[in-house]
Amino acid sequence: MMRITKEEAASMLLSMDNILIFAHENPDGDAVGSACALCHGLLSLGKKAAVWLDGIPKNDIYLTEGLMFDNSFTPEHIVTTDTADERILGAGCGYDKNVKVELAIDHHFSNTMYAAKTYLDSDSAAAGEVVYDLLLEMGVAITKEIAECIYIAISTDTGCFRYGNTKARTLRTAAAMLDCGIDAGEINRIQFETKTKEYVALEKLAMNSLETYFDGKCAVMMLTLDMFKESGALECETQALSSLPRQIEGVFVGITMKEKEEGFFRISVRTNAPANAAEIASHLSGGGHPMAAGCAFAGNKEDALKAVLEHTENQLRIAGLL
Ligand SMILES: [Mn+2]
Repeated sequence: MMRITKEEAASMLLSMDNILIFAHENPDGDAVGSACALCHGLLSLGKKAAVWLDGIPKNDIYLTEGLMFDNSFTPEHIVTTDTADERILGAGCGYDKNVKVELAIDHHFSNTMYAAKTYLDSDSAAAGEVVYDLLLEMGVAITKEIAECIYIAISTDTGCFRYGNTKARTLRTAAAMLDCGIDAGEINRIQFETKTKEYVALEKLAMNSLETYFDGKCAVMMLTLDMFKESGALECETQALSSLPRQIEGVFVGITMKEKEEGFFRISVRTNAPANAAEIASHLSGGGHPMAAGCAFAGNKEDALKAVLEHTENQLRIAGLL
């Protein structure tokens, strides 16, 4: 419930042992990278620490090697990274979900302050950047392993340094990671230039589903259970799809609707300024960043689409685009 400073967060972590780290469900590179970087840092200080992440993308699994919680200690402290809301903590958490989060380390402006203490730096492009600052504050030596985690975290949330959240500081942090000896070209190839065959099959189907609304200012992509079945793609592979609708010329609001189960949709909202993604998502009990946000909808496809289009139309009007 309380926001704390970097110094306070660092001394809190330094006083802890037996720490279990969670991040949000369907973890992306920032969730995995920030959680694993923190875990490596705590281990390097001689503490017992582990991560618990559910549904890790194939390209990021290697980062968690030797870090996944295996019941070899009894967690005494729960810390989260990159998690704006406790409701999006991984559903498959192998630990008691009722346990209280003691410290949240985050960069989401929309963080609900669910943790006892929160160290939030919404100027940071990625939670990995916030963790990096904390590790330095804690006196952790940044190894090549840690640097790889931080680099993947930051490059994921900045679209490989293409989005507007890429500040000079972001690039300086990334440069410092290169100074630690990581092979950024190879990491980028694996993270951003490699697609599974199943993913490509899903992308084809998804592209066919694209529809535009409001004079081409909104584009909606639909990912149905049938498409997942037909393509064989895994849900954790689909994060890159969310950026496609917004890439269409003239589109300010790009929506990706993912059918998680019969009658339940996960909705990603990506916007170009002045449209605000977080505002659209907040009307559907979600949240996120001004240009990238998400929410969920229980109901059929038609109702989900209707709801999201209604709030998109409002946002386009508020932003003076309609
Ligand atoms: Mn993030």
